[in-house]
Amino acid sequence: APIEKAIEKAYHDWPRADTKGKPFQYGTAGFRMRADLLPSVLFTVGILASLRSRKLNSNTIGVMITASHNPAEDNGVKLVDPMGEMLDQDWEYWATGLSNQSDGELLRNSYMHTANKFNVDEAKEARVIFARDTRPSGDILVKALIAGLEATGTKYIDFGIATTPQLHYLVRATNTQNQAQPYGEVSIEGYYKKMSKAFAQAMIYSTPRGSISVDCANGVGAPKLKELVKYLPSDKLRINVINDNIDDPEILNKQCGADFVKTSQVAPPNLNIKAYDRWASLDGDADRIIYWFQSEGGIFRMLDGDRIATLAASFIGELVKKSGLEEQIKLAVVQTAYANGAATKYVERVLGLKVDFTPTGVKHLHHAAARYDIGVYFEANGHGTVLFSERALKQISKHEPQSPAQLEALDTLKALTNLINQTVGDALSDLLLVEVVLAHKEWTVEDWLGTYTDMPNKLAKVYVNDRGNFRTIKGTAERQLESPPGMQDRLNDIMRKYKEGRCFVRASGTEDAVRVYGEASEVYDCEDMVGKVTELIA
Ligand code: NG1
Ligand code: ZN
Repeated sequence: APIEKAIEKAYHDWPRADTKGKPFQYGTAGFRMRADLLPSVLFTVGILASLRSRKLNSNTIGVMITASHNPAEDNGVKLVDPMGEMLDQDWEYWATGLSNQSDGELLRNSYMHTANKFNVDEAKEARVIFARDTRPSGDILVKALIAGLEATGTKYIDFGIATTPQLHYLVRATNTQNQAQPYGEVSIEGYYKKMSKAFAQAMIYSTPRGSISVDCANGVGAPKLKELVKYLPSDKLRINVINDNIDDPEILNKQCGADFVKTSQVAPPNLNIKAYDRWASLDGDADRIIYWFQSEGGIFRMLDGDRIATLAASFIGELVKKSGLEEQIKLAVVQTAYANGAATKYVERVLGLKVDFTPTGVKHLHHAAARYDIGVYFEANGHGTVLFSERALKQISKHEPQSPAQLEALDTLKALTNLINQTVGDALSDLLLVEVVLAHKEWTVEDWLGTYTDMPNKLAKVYVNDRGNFRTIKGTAERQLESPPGMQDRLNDIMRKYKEGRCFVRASGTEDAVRVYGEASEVYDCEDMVGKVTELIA
């Protein structure tokens, strides 16, 4: 039992931090908190990754060290499964268990317990790859992770600084190298090569739309987008990389980036913004993107995840039709209850596509989207992608075009299957996707915004004694409360008073608060309704 012994011994170098009785928990966003509390967690994540790899016949597991849009002093860690998906939900419990052991012997027992539970064969090789964002705390966290990997005799590769979606790409590429169709070359360069080739192909039959400015939140998206630009055809798109200072850790995500613009609904300060110029903001690990622009008089207009989903669905739907594949390939859009009602209506009535709803959280959306031939999913906050099923990919590759027009559409569709990151929402891939669609439709940002008018809406946060009291009914995509008892009836009474009023309440999965979302056809009604509901639950 050399592994158990090595774990117990290494624990002394990476003892559990004192969190004042608060347990660590692998949640929606993995482990995420103040960076100084995290080293022991990274050590145990290394141990868990080794178990997961051995359990999955030595497939390579990914570890990404990032706290995304959180402030600079935070950090976090997430595990990536072999095809580039998020860690299997059943394993979150075991990741949590390992992270909370407060001495070497307990950790050793927890390790053995987990290994037994999953019948892990220690004789098998364990393989892990990892990367981190630009946060300075990444250095020490990498050391802690490596200690866990070495104690368990795991083979590992450090990919240095990368975006979260790049690490997901690398995991899938690694595990498909021996297959007929590897996902791509196992290198960050391979990621740029695949994406830029697909982008050039997707742009062949289109009219370039000039330049876009990208606010990179002073995070990892900045150096990585600059790299990507070197591979892109410069006559097709010019990209200005803005907020690219990664040397001053304090300004990461500060008054800039996707989360800032989405939450505060204003442009980042101190930028040189011309009316109607196209802008986009990435978050701190480049898995989210929000488009925006300013109209005359500096009025801020946002094109969020709902808008990207509708744009992508409309274009891909058209391509499927124009290729002559309409009968064979069905498209659906997956949303959460936070999607604006106008976006849902637009997809159903104007695009004529099915809309499916899931609870909040990318893993739910991703799983639902994977059930369709082509599944488009985005959270309103700008995280999302488009999934092509094996079946759809086969149909697309074997289809014989019947006319030059069908050939064009089919070529563009094929290019999109390579341009769009199939593992996870990817801001760089989504950026190029949007640019392709705008170029094909010959649309300005105003044309795009003009496709439908958002319902007035409001998102409020309420601090309650125990958010655990707020539970939603399964199958309602969190739109209906089952507890506290009687609360849903009272909500219904309030909603009924407003024209097209819709309101729902759920406990946040990432913050100690309850969220209230409401929409109504008038701004005043919406404010009033959300105010009344907030009073009711506070
Ligand atoms: P919670 O805190 O569970 O509402 C938030 C976002 C989600 C998702 C996760 C993970 C809203 C309303 N909720 O979840 O969309 O992105 O964080 O980052 O924006
Ligand atoms: Zn992110």
